[in-house]
Amino acid sequence: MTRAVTVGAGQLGPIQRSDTRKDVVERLLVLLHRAHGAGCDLVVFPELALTTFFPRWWMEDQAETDQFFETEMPGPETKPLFDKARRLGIGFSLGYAELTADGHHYNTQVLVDPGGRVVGSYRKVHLPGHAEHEPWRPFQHLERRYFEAGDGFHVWPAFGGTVGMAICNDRRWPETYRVLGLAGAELVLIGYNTPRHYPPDPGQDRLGEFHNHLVMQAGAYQNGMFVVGVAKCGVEEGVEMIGESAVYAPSGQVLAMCGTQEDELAVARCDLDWCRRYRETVFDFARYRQPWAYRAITDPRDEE
Ligand code: CDT
Repeated sequence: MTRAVTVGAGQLGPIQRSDTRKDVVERLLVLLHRAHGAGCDLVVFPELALTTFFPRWWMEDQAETDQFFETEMPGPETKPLFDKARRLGIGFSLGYAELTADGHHYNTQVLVDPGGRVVGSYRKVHLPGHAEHEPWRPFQHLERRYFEAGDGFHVWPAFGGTVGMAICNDRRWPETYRVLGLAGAELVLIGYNTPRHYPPDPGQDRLGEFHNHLVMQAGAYQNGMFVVGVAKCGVEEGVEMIGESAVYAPSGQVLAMCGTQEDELAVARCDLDWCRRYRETVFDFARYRQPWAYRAITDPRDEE
């Protein structure tokens, strides 16, 4: 019997600061309906999918920053998404800024099953950018100011397989996929907001989409897993972000990809048993991995 999951990459075009949560949730509902019509079991939405990418601004007033955060999931504005998903019998994964009851701030992604229940939630580990105001930049990338790092990578039994999550910059690090792979992940869901312009080295700007596919194709292949990468893209508050949301197979092949920088759905049928063809052969971890030779990876950093 095959274990097939039909997955939709629910890409979002830009969200401006003036767009309300209600405006955004209506767009997510349209994508959810489209995904249901396309036979999806699961639709994956981007990182920080409910607001504009606010770490591009230096803010000193904590109350102003906290307006971009959710204190509950679902909350009053996101509940319609959970209700509609349950009625349609479709699961989803959604990135948002999380403010906990005891005052911690995380860049979080939640996984919801077709019954509208939260399966699990993941807090971003690799926080890119900087923590101080850097006025020389045309826009800021202040994730290191606004978020704390999560507690590591996790997997959950869901959708007939083993599912993991990662967020944006996590996708550039091979350790992300390997830790998830060692935990048995067969399907890894990743939302992203990636500005085209990289102020510390503008020479990388023309390679944005190339690097995006490079890391997720390699992660999928080297760990024998499906990877779903989903963008919020287009010109948001004057800053262009890359698109090309895609579904990658354990072979590293691209199974489906978005072609616009707008709200769009790319759909692929993922037969999770395909993972075994890599994990029981060339990437049989138990047989071929040589952890003794990798110790430098887990040794503390010099500054620690
Ligand atoms: N959101 C996020 O993690 N974006 C980064 C931008 C480059 S680092 C400043 C990324 O890795 O795509």
